Amino acid sequence: MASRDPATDHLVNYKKNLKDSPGYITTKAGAPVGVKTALQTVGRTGPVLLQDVNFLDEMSAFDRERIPERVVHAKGAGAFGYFEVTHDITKYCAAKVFESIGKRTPTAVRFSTVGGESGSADTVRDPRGFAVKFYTEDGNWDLVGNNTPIFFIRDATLFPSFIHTQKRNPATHLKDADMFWDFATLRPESTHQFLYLFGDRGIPDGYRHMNGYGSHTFKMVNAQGVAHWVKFHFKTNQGIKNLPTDKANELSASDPDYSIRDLYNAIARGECPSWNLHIQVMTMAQAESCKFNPFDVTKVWPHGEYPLIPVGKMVLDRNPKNYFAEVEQIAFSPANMVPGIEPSPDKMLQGRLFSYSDTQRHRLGANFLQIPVNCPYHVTITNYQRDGPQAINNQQGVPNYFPNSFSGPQECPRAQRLQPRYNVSGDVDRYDSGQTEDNFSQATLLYKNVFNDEEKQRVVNNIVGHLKDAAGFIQERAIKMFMQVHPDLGNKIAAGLAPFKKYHANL
Ligand code: HDE
Repeated sequence: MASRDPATDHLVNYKKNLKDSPGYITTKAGAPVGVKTALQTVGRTGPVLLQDVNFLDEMSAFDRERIPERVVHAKGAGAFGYFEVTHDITKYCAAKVFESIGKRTPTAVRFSTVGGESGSADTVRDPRGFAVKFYTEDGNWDLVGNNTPIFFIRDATLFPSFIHTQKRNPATHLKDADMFWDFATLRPESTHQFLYLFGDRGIPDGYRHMNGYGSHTFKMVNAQGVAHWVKFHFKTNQGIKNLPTDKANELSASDPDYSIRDLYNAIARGECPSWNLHIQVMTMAQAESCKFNPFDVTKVWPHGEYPLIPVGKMVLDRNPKNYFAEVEQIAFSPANMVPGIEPSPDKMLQGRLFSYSDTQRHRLGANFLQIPVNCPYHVTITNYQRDGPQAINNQQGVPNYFPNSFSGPQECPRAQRLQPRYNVSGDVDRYDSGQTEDNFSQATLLYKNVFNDEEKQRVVNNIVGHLKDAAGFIQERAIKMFMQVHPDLGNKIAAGLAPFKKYHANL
């Protein structure tokens, strides 16, 4: 018989490795179950008794098995490991996770696709989520990034609309090329990320062969209270590998769980994937005089001016023992920061600070941080919050109000020092950046200077392959948009679309 991979052999290995007897089946309340294969009935042909509490116990659990899937990033794979500091960055950051060379912090990671449902195929053209949880001595720090250094939009209020265009048409329940390209071409700040998405890196070969990026600008504060702006980059040590479009399409049918399987098997075989963490640093003064807005997530910081500084290495060496408990229920949030790491004024990051814990309270319940995989297990939680559904750690008899005279937990001076005062001013307004910011120059550099001729052609083919299904007037607007990146790109897309022009939909 052909040898099988560790994922396929999970049950065989489970049985082989079992040391104790399997034990008896129990109800949720712990009572042993005598007969598992038959209802309790009056006579051989029924009816069923309401007193069949074993059945009620089983069926009521089954009826509640599904929780809401993530509204984005619904399909994913998780793994666990550690982060080790290899280079000293304490001159930038006083966070405990970076305290000393050689220091290890346990991590949990979830990789994901973005637009599809939890049963969708892994090998679609889509960004990949790259979310990392560091269980630090100062609580959990989450770096909830993607495999792309940039994003499609720069204002959080557009996010629900943007996501709707990637999901299903509310009438037809089908993906809709008009929705997708209509929005994309009305919001030209998305051009840079669309070039990336329709390029080779738009379909990574599994989750091990891609980089991860914090994407936003963050603030680091050192022990003296001095702040710098930073970006985070995880560089894969497996090498970048992408899937050609036709191979990816084929895998969508033959192995829709390709990326989950690949990650699980690699770790089970001991081929533990790793990434080196780097930062880019910008001083406050550099940010003041920067040619572009350093808090605009549709832009990269040029590496020539802001070189990568090595920080450490992340290794994934443990598969989840139970997918639902440890991966479906894991909850990441950019708002999970620790002393020494703060947000920047990036409007997308600011919007995200609200959204994640909000959706998690809906998806997992009010006390989702008490689920073991989300617990900041290096810290004892001491605060003035109590009760709520499934309150497991309810802090016993500790005072539940502050200030108090009865030795309740106190404010932390170190956390205070690491949040130095800063100044902001400006006129309150709603500033729509769609037409007022530079939307094209970095997309032009990517197309002209980074893509070689074959890559350029593949970007054209991939865009045409998708845009061909949009209405004619939207195709025209897209051609104009890509013209602004480079006439060569606009012309090639126009030529590619010629056979598919659909002028019937001129509004
Ligand atoms: Fe997310 N995003 N996002 N996102 N995101 C979620 O949180 C959101 C954005 C990212 O494996 C949700 O718990 C808003 C950028 C990852 O569990 C939700 C905005 C980047 C994951 C949410 C963004 C990301 C999510 C859905 C714009 C890369 C999966 C379920 C302001 C830097 C995490 C959840 C996991 C998940 C909101 C934009 C990455 C709804 C409002 C930019 C990797 O809260």
